[in-house]
Amino acid sequence: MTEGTAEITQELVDRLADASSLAVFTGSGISAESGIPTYRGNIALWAGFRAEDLSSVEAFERDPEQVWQWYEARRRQIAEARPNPGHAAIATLERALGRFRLVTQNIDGLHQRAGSVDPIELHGSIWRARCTREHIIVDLSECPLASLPPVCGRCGAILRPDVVWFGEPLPHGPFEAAQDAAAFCGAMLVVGTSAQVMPAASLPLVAKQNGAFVVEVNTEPTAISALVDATIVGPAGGVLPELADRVVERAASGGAPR
Ligand code: BV8
Repeated sequence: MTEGTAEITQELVDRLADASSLAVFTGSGISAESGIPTYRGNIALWAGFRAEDLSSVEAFERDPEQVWQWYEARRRQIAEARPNPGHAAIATLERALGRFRLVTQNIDGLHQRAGSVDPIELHGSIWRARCTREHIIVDLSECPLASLPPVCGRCGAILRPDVVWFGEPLPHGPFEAAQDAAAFCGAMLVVGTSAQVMPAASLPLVAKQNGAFVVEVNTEPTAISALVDATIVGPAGGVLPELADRVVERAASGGAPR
């Protein structure tokens, strides 16, 4: 663990570039510079409610329309937002490095809009919904929605967001794939997460326990800063472009940078 901020040293670049595979694990902080509030930001205070108050089965069963109003407000905000240089830098790493996996806690789809292909979405997507009767998953990219709550086109039942709510298990396939990515990567880059929500937040520890070199990028130290090999304190959109460029250059040269 480094005290304060670590610099983007050549050694750090080499460790990331030379790793057998690179896993990237992101949280809401990577979307902050796109104007999307983090969970600890004002999103938690939407209409006086905290995220945990509305991201639950109980809240949805109690008042589905209120929960959908919250999600629709977020959808409209995300639809207006654009991926930032942090998202783009991760897509650059994915294209340049053969063995790469992106795992995100985010439901905003900004990684895909930045060019990342098939990220593991541990907590689902705000752009999909699930029928509460048939449990089929449907695309819900239409925004704004004509009416709330949206209903299933096949059976007329209310749809729910295809996201993981507090108290719900993570989808088995994605979580298993994420655990494999963490357990078998040679290096992990952890970006923009307070690492407080389990079981997703266990992934950096899984990587570390399996011998990976783990670097964190965050605007402040977090619950895992004592665990990782280096914490670069700074905004993802400011730190990741330089880091990605230098890692790509090292990987392309296969040795010391030109
Ligand atoms: C489960 C989708 C078990 C929905 C999300 C009591 C009751 C019930 C459950 C629990 C409980 N106590 C503990 C739990 C477990 C709970 C949990 O961990 N709670 C926490 C609050 C203690 N977990 C669960 O409930 C999980 N399920 O445990 O199921 C089970 C098992 C089997 C069978 C049945 C049940 C499910 C958790 C998933 C919840 N869904 N999202 C939606 O979004 O509407 S969680 C949501 O919050 C995110 O997805 C993310 O995971 C989490 C927030 O984390 P972050 O992304 O880190 O965001 P945060 O704001 O915290 O931090 C932002 C960071 O960015 C900060 O560090 C900041 O410094 C940094 N930053 C800011 N700007 C920048 C930046 N960094 C870089 N650049 C910048 N510019």
